[in-house]
Amino acid sequence: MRLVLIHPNYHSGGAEIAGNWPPAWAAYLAGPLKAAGYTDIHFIDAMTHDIGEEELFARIKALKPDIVGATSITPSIYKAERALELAKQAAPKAISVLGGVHATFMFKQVLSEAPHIDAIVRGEGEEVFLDFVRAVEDGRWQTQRKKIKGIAYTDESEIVATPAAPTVKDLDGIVPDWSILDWEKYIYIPLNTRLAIPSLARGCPFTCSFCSQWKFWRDYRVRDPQKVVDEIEDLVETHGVGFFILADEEPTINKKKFTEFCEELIRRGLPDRVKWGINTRVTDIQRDKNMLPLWRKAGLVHISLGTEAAAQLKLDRFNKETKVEENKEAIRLLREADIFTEAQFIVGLENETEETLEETYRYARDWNPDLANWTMYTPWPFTPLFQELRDKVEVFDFERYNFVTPIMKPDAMDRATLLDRVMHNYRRFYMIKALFHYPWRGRGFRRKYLLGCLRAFAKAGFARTFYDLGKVGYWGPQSKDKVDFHFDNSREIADAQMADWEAMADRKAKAAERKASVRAQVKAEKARIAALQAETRACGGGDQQLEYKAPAE
Ligand code: B12
Ligand code: SF4
Repeated sequence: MRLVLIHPNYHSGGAEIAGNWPPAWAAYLAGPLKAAGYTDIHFIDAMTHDIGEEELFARIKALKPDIVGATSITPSIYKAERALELAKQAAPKAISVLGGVHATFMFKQVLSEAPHIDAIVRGEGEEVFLDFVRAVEDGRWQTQRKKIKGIAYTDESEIVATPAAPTVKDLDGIVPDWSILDWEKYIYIPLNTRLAIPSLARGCPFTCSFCSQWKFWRDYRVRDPQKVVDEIEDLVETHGVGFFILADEEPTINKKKFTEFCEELIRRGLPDRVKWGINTRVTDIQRDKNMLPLWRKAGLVHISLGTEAAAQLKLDRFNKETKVEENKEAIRLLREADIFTEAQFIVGLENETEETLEETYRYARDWNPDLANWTMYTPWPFTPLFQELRDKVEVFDFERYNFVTPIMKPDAMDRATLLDRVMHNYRRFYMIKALFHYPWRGRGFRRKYLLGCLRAFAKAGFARTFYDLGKVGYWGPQSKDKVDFHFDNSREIADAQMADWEAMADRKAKAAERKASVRAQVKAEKARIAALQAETRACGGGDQQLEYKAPAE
């Protein structure tokens, strides 16, 4: 049984500016497959190696696979669909399968627009994909696919989704196979060293309205920190990794495990050989302020904070469960602990104005993180905020759903102005950093790291890949009128997907109706009891009878 896994060749000018990142999904899927005896696995990282269609076709044809799998996030979906279309042409007998967050939630859309895809694996892939591969090998795929939990496929013309598979309960049972990657090119530019993306935990206990991740992983599970450190030690020793980020949504929520993880890294002397970064919430920084020196000692040098907004109303709308003041405090605490801070602002909702954008700049200056990002609000179609804003979403070209393209048009300005104002913030913020901050901030590692970040920005700025500025034709405020985001307006929501949303909206409306009716009943009941009590009081004379008085001894 030969498997070929493909990371589609999609690029967008955001996080990629820091370097080439190794696709963790391929390592996490390959580990359990190999452990189960499926060792003939080939991985093509078309993104990192910028592999064009012709070469991809030729490589698949030469490999003669039985199964071809690709990954998908929302913006890479068309490239993923196309990769599997080429696979079908190059190896017509191979079964094609798609996984990842976009395919998981949008399987109806995907199977409608890409009927050449044989199956979609929904949610975490390790266990479901293994079941799937076994079914293909045993010849059960066509006849018994209904029995495989967590997949979707088209049967005749009907899209079928089998019941969801449970989440992977024994995360420690999954040992990723990092050797499947060709390590040469995975370099983190700020430190000019090899880079990896292991994970300590999956899931997030919060439910921010713009985010899809809590929904994707469902429950929160954490690995044995010792095993994660084993994995990191191996990444350092076998693959020369000098920097990693934890793929986790919120690695610090389980304080005990995170502390154990830090202590184990220190005990093994790893912080001298590998530095690392995380994304996390400001509330955890405040809760764990006494632990920050330990985190830093363990090699944690970079924290990206989901500060998200400079206005409380917006934080509340995002269901972020944080306060604006907490952002400033978290950044101060991290600065004092010598950990680099990156503040994220989500901008570009329908009520964004030039003033609110200016406000985010003022907050960025006031909070003074080392790095600041202005992320364009991207309405992932499977999030609660999308459902709320659905009528205002005009663009369904998912290739542009990438945090750097303004998908929503704010009521008070056009998209090009939004991009221009965001660039204005970047220019001012980083100009001050480059002149007055980075070169003079400390010595040794801190200075090296900050100048490395500046180098990454400069490289992307020079190549005009930052925010896809080259692609959209933005050359500064004077070019605003000529900016073209190249939206493909022919992209539409498939009928099957739309029907799903309508049913969901209907279910929600009905649930809201039920809630309102229960609330009305409770209110009526309370009023009835109150009336009864009032009557009792009237008969008994005053309200003394309602109070219990202990008899005198
Ligand atoms: C590391 C990372 C990156 C790396 C990319 C690493 C890489 N080459 O894969 C970098 C920094 C370059 C990056 C860039 C971007 N990223 Co990013 N990234 C992440 C992050 C933090 C971790 C991803 C990861 O490795 N997870 C761990 C692996 C094991 O999980 P997984 O990929 O989901 O795979 C599992 C399942 O999905 C499934 N599966 C996945 N693929 C397949 C395939 C098959 C065949 C099967 C069977 C199963 C399967 O099985 C896997 C194991 O369970 C996630 C957030 C997160 N915590 O997941 C965001 C995330 C994936 N990124 C996101 C985005 C939007 C982007 C950018 C567009 C942003 C930008 N403009 O810079 C770019 C796009 C880059 C590109 N060209 O693809 C979004 C996607 C949202 C969405 N709805 O699509 C996420 C979820 C972040 C978020 N806040 O919403 N990213
Ligand atoms: S934005 Fe962060 S904290 Fe909020 S739900 Fe998503 S992963 Fe969790």
